[in-house]
Amino acid sequence: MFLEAANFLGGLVGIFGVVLGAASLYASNPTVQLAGLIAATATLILTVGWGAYRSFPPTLKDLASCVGTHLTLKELDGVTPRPLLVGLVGPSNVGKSTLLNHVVQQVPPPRRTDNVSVAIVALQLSPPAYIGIVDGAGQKFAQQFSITSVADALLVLADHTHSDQLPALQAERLKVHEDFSKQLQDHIVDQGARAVAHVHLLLNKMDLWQSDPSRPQLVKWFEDTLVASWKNGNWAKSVTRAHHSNNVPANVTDVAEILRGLAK
Ligand SMILES: Nc1nc2c(ncn2[C@@H]2O[C@H](COP(=O)(O)OP(=O)(O)O)[C@@H](O)[C@H]2O)c(=O)[nH]1
Ligand SMILES: [Mg+2]
Repeated sequence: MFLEAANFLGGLVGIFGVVLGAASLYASNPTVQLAGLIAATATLILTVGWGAYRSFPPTLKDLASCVGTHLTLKELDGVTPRPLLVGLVGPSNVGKSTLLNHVVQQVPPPRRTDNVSVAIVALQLSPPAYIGIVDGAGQKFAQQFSITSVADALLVLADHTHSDQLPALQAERLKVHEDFSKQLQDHIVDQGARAVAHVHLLLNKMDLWQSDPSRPQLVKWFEDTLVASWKNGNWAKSVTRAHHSNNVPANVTDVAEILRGLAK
């Protein structure tokens, strides 16, 4: 790098120096000769300085030192190692915020921006692992979908009901999840079929539905309809799933461990 930059400019300086030198020879006035010498020397110093400056790689920020901050995608280029970028998606009330609050040590306050930004967080594990949570610019579906264009992994949350108390499945709610996943998948195709590296599907609120008579129907729907829709396309390079409750610490740890595994 230094040699390349220096060689090119050195060549120019060489030519410039020859011209200056030749000009000085013809100049009988010693002031003009001195000026020529100074100009040639200054050019040489500037050239060598420029080459040295260009040869230094830009300083990279350590990922761990960015925990608790939001970075733009451009800023992320200056961070090493590059974090796994995770998108947390699903319709309203499915438990995204609750999961995020449990799975990371501290959720940075939201950043007000029109662009996609990334919150650098530490997973609740020891030793901690660091990932980037991709923030769509809000809660709307379209904004959540924009996440898919940058995320390496998607956590797709589903549940049996909009409620946080009722144990029985609601058919309309399952339809909401089907539509949500369908739109997300369409969006991935619209982006030119850039598959997301990993999709992890969570059937949340297990504490509510696990003892309900509708459980077998719910579990079958999750497997045959929702999980199948992700597996039967080129949306994701790999697909995993789990039954999950944000109220069960072991389930939350499992999610953190999956993310740690993907981050390696
Ligand atoms: N029973 C139960 N409630 C949950 C669970 N996860 C989230 N909730 C509740 O569901 C509601 C919506 O959760 P929230 O995280 O705000 O959903 P978001 O809109 O997807 O961010 C809140 O009242 C949560 O306490 C769960 O696993 N079990
Ligand atoms: Mg929320």
